[in-house]
Amino acid sequence: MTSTAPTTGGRRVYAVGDIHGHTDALTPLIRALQDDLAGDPVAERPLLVFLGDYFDRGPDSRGVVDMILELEADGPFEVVALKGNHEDALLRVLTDADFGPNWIRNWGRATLRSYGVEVPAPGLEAAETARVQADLQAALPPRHRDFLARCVMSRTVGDYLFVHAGVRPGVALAAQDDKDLMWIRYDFLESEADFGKVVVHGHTPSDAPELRVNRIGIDTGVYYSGVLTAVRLEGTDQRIFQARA
Ligand SMILES: [Mn+2]
Repeated sequence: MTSTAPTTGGRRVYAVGDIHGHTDALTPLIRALQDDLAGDPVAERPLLVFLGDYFDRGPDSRGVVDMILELEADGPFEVVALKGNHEDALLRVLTDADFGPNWIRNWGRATLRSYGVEVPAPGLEAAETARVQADLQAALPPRHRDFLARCVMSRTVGDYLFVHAGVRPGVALAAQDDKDLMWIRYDFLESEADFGKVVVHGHTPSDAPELRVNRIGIDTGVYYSGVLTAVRLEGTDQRIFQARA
């Protein structure tokens, strides 16, 4: 980071915070971004970065992935989908029986329902983990499995680094651990260090977007607030977009 304002170097980037199964908020937010682009076009195709956590909590994880895949296939944006801790967890659930019961109990019920997988009754999560794994394996469309495998850890544009959760202060960006990029909270959030890039992230909800010198946090907790947030970055300009579920 220099003493001058951070810049994308000219490219326009739209970054979208944690969606958690909320197509009801993602639909109007994407429409707002498309309207913005139509009313204020750019020569180079803008990037649309999804900051991760597409699954769990909200009602329509399956629909969120389908929307991102549609935007990838057809539309005015170059789409980048980052990997969040909920994608990390879902990949583990598919293969690690020890991890299954906690995921089903805490995060996964809505995701199972959205894929038509029967949810175990409370208390039966451990007993039914193998059945849930098999059903979920069978219910996940190949294009969704492929999507999970393709999610990336980070993307850099100019002075900005896009990641799901944050970075470990004091560790060079090139040496960061994937686990920190997907899961870190307070060590990152409370740091006033210069990370080398301005970190654009989701993962830890706040009432309002946080536009700081060293980081931009745009997870506004759509699954309880109803508000989904995006930031538009272009040159040194930073602009917030929000939509309600
Ligand atoms: Mn997260």
